[in-house]
Amino acid sequence: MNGAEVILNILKKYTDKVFIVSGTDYAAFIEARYRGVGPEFIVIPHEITAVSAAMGYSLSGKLGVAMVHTVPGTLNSLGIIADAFSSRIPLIVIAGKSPYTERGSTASRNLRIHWTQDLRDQGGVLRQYVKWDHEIRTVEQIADTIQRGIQIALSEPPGPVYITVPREISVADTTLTEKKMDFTEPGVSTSKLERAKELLSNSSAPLIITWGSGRRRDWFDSVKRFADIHRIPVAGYVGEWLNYPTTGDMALDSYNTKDFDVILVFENEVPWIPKYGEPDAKIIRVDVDPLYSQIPYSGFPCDLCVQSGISDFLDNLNVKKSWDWGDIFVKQREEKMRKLEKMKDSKRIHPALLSYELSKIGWTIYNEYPFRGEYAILNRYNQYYADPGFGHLGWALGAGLGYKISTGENVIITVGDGSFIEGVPTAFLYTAKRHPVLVVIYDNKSWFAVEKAVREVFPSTSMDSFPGADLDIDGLAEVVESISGEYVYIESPSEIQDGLKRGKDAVLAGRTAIIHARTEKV
Ligand SMILES: Cc1ncc(C[n+]2csc(CCOP(=O)(O)OP(=O)(O)O)c2C)c(N)n1
Repeated sequence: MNGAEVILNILKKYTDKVFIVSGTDYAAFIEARYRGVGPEFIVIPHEITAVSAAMGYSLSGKLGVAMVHTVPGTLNSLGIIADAFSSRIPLIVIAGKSPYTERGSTASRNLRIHWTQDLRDQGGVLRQYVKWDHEIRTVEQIADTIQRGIQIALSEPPGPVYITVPREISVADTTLTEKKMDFTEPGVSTSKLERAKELLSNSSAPLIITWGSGRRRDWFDSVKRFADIHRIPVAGYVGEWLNYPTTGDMALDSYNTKDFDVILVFENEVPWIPKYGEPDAKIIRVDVDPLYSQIPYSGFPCDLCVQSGISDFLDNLNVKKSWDWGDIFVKQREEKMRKLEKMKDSKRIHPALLSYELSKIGWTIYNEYPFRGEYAILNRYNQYYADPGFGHLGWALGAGLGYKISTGENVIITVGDGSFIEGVPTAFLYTAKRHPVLVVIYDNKSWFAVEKAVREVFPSTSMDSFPGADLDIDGLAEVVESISGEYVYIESPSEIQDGLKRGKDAVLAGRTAIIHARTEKV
């Protein structure tokens, strides 16, 4: 067995697919795969989209693996790897390393790039964005390295690992030795639980602020149970994940942190923006890594800082109280329904109305930016994923595709006109031909986030155009139709339902559909 076969055989135990953008470094892998060794290779011909697909694979609960070409492939993947790192999404990223030798082996250097792509410290290119990296130096290290990489990637907090494989290693003879391993997770101490119980028992107005506690099913269930039994409002209920059902009794939209005396912060690196006001409450922070030491400057306080999984903490927290909030949740819901009704009469499509109508389809949603979760109907664990903390655009098209390939479930990918292009649509469409998904572009003809930043920094500006932030994707129809996808353009609220139906029917008939919605800039 050669080195490539050992690697593929180990990966096969953890996943059934690998997303690959290969190069001259992959000769032994391609030859082994040709003989049926290892997981299936899925080609997505750009690293942004391919590594995003691996991320979507991990988000579905399987292990996402991407294989990229030496340093160029690594550089193209870097932003998405950083997204996965900031969002605690496991990934195995394998990259070739230029052959070491100039002569003596069929794997020795034979192209100019084998010198020019060699780097003094290849892992250094992305070391700030991975949990661990290693270059395999001898054939004896292959099996241990791949298995240890998987162990590190999947242990809490999960994240990407990066393993480089020189061509000589991939062709050398070796054997597969299995490593016994378990995955690690921090746990809560009795004394921390007692302190949390005391703080909550003395509270007259507690609040949960989360962002990522829907990352795991056990956490999602624990938060729902705890919030519902004790009637504690949940802010950030649609954050990066769906953390609590949008139709749940305790889902809270707008609030002032000053109205609460105990705040439970669950898996949330930025629980509030200090310049807009800070709470006076006691802060209980529960997180598998509550200190976020990879963030250089961060001033958020915690009276009680608990390094633990959310279920471990909540399921052992013995609080006897529940709180009464009158009719604020009913009023909040009625107000949203009133606003949605009004949006139906406006000239252009409001993003909130489009989100509400889209969510009625009931499919899983991958959202890069425009979807308004607080107006949507989302109730299932893992029904929604949005905006990795790091904020490198371009992940949603690939990630939605990866989730679809992994689960076979129907997926809706919502993007802005800007994030659509950042996701490398041609690479996406290449693979989406065989794995149909529904894409909805909220086209506001702008990088509106950038425009808003200009207004924030210059509050009294009278600028009526924003050079460097204007965008125009007219002409998209031809691109979509060239891959025999369904293209639907809608621009008024009355066209939403028919447009969504056309898109949904096309996907159910096996064709990727792109709904291009001209939306209001709000
Ligand atoms: C790779 C990358 N490039 C640039 C940015 C900066 N950026 C953040 S939001 C944004 C605009 C996105 O445009 P669009 O998807 O149309 O959403 P909109 O802001 O219009 O709501 C840009 C360019 C980024 N986050 N990532």
